[in-house]
Amino acid sequence: MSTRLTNNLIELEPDKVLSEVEERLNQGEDPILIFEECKKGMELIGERYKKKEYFLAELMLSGDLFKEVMELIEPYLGEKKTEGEIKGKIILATLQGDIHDLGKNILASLLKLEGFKVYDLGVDVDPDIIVEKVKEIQPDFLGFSSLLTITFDPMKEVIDKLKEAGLRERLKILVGGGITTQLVKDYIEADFQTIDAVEGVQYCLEIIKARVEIKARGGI
Ligand code: B12
Repeated sequence: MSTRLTNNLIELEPDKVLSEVEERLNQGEDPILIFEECKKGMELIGERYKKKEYFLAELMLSGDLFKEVMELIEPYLGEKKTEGEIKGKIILATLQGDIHDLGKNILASLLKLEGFKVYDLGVDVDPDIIVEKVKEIQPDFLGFSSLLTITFDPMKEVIDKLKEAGLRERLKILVGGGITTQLVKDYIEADFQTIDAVEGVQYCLEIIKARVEIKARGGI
């Protein structure tokens, strides 16, 4: 997928990017499709950084621009569900050493739209804080957002500590973020991995649905 919007984002042309996003949203286009084109642009900016064609300054500019795009897109994503309809609780965090948060914030917005109560612990979070929060909140899900390889071990540490504390079993653990793969999921022993926030939300909805069905049949 390479579109004018993707290319303008890669070339860091804020005026062109924002005016096209606004125009297409006004015309009623699916905001998720517009988002996907921008996400592709961010991946390609990452490629340029890797090849040393772009530097930290460009990463920072792209981060700011993407944030502005999301501010335009968010109001078009849908109506938030009301408090009474909470489907489940989820803790989100980006681990120690990693301050990337754009993807995590998108996931948080989509989860809220679907009626989940989201406890976003933010970025650069210490593993022990996450374990404490799981004890306190007793969520249905724990989601790690990971954009740096240095977070793999801290994520594993959280899961190991949750096992030791007897908190792992009922909890479903998701891991996402551009650099994650099934291998990362297996390494840290999470339950689900994706690089697509919509898939993450779908997974949470399916788990909740299955639990409701089991309960209705008289299970635990
Ligand atoms: C923008 C950006 C930045 C911005 C971040 C701004 C911000 N507020 O987040 C800034 C400038 C701060 C930055 C800094 C750095 N960055 Co940077 N950055 C990027 C870039 C270009 C885009 C990331 C992004 O936001 N993408 C858009 C979002 C929407 O995509 P996403 O995060 O993947 O999220 C989607 C899904 O994955 C999913 N998702 C995300 N989280 C979760 C969680 C769950 C549970 C689920 C279900 C789903 C889910 O939902 C989203 C929507 O679908 C990437 C390139 C790339 N390929 O990703 C490099 C990249 C991540 N950065 C990189 C590096 C090296 C750095 C720096 C170390 C550079 C430096 N020399 O200082 C620093 C590190 C700072 C730190 N300590 O964290 C490397 C990481 C390499 C590695 N393997 O570890 C990358 C891959 C670039 C590269 N190719 O080398 N960066």
